[in-house]
Amino acid sequence: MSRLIIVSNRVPRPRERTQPAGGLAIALNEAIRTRETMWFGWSGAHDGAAGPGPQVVTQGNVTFATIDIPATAFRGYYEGYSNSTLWPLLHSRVGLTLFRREDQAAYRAVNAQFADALVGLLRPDDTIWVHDYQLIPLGRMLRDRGVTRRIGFFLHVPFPAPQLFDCLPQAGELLADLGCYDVIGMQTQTDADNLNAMLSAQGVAVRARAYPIGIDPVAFAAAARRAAAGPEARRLLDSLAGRALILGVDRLDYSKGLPERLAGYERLLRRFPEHHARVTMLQIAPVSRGDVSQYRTLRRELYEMAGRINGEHADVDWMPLRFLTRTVSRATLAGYLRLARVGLVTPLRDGMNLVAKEYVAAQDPENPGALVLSRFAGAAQELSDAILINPYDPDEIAEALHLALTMGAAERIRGWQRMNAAVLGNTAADWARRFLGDLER
Ligand code: GDG
Repeated sequence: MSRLIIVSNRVPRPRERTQPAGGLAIALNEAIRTRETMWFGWSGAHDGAAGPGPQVVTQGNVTFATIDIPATAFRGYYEGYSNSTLWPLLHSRVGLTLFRREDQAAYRAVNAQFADALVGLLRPDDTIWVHDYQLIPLGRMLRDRGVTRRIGFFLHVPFPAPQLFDCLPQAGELLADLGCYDVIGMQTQTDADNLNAMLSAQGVAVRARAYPIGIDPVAFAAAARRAAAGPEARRLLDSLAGRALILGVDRLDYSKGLPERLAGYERLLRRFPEHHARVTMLQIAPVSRGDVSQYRTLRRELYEMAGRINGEHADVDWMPLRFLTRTVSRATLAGYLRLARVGLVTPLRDGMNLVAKEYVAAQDPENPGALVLSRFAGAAQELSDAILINPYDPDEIAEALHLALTMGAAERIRGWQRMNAAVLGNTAADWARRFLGDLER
C-alpha cells in the first residue's frame, strides 16, 4: 500500500498524537493507524525559530511534518481569508463575509508555502489527501510543482447555494483550483449538488461526491459509560438535584446558532412554566478564533444573554442556565452527554456536526435521552429520527424542548435505536475507507 499524506491546516499537537482529541484526528485515526502516513501542516508557531524547513518527527508509523508561518501572512491567511471570508460564506453568511484582496493574497502565499515545503517530502507513489477550506488551492500548487500522484480534497464545512458563492470575487479561481483534484468529497449530497452546479457552469470536469463523516461510536459509547460512573459526572449529577439536564456543546462560533438556542431556552421557560426549577441547561462553548472580531462580539452577546436569562428566571436555589467557555476533557464530555436528558444541537448551518452523533452514541440504551437537532446540520440527513427544528425560530426550539422533556421512555428508546443504528452504520473509519477507496481506485 502506498504512503498516505494527510494535509490539514493544523496537525495534532505532540500530546494529542497518542490520544487524538480533535474531530479530524479522531476521524482519521484508523486510516493512519493501519498504514504508513505522513501528516503535514502548520506547527502552531510563527517565529520560524526551527529554521525555514519542515520539522519532521516520526512516531510509530506516522510522521508529523510541520512548518512555521510568519505572523503577518498567517493573519491574512487564517484570521482573514479562511475565517473571515470563506468560513462565513461557506456557511451562507454573506453579511458577515469580509472581502479583502490582501487576505486573498496571503491565503495563496501560505498555500504556496505549504506546497513548497511539502513537495520536498513527497515520494513518487504517495497518495495525498488535503483537508478543508484553508487549503483549496493546494492541489493546483502541487500540480504546478510537478506532483502527478492522486490528490483528494475533503471539505468539512457546507457549500452554499451557487448564487451565494458567486458573491466571492475569486469564486472562479477557487473552482478552477478544485478542478485540479482527482476526488472532491463533501459532507452531504446537497453540498455536492451546490458545488457541482458551479463546477459545471465553470467548465470544470471533476465532480464532488458526498462522504458524510462519522465518529468512532463504539469507543465513544464505552468512554461515556465509564465516565458517567466517574467523579466529574457525579459532581454534575449531584449539583442537578434531580433536575433534567439539557446539554449543548459547541465551539463558540456564530454558525452554531448559540444566541438562537438561548432564546429558544428562554422561550421554554416563559411558555412552559411547568419546567421551572425542574430543568437545567448546561452550555459548554469553548472559545474559538478569539482573534477574529465577529467571535468576540458573539461572546459578549452570549454573556449578556446568559446573565439576563438567569437574572430574570433564576430562584435562590435554582439557576436555569450554566454557560461555560472553557473546554472539558473528551472523556468528561462523553459522561456529561450520557447524563443529559436532552441533547440540544441548533446550528444555523453545519457541515455535519459530530456532537449530534456523539450524543446518540453516549446514551444509555435502557433510558436514552432525546436529541433536538437543527435541520440545517449535515447530521440531520442521517439522524432524521431526532426532533428536527428550524433553529431560526425560538418557539420551535421551545416546543421541541418541551416535547423532549415530556417524551415517554418507549418513544425515546424507539427513536434512539434508529439513530444509533445510523451512527453505527457510518463510522469515521467507514468515511475514510470510502474516500480513500475512491481516491486510490
Ligand atoms: C467541523 C465542521 C464537521 C467541543 N467542545 C469540546 C470538545 N468538542 C468536540 C466535540 C466534537 C468536536 O469538538 C466538534 O465537532 P463538530 O462537528 O461538532 O464541529 P466543528 O468543530 O465546527 O467541525 C463540522 C466537522 O468539522 C468534522 O468534519 O462535522 O460540521 O464545522 O467532537 O465533541 N471536545 C472536548 N472539550 C470540549 O469542550 N474535549
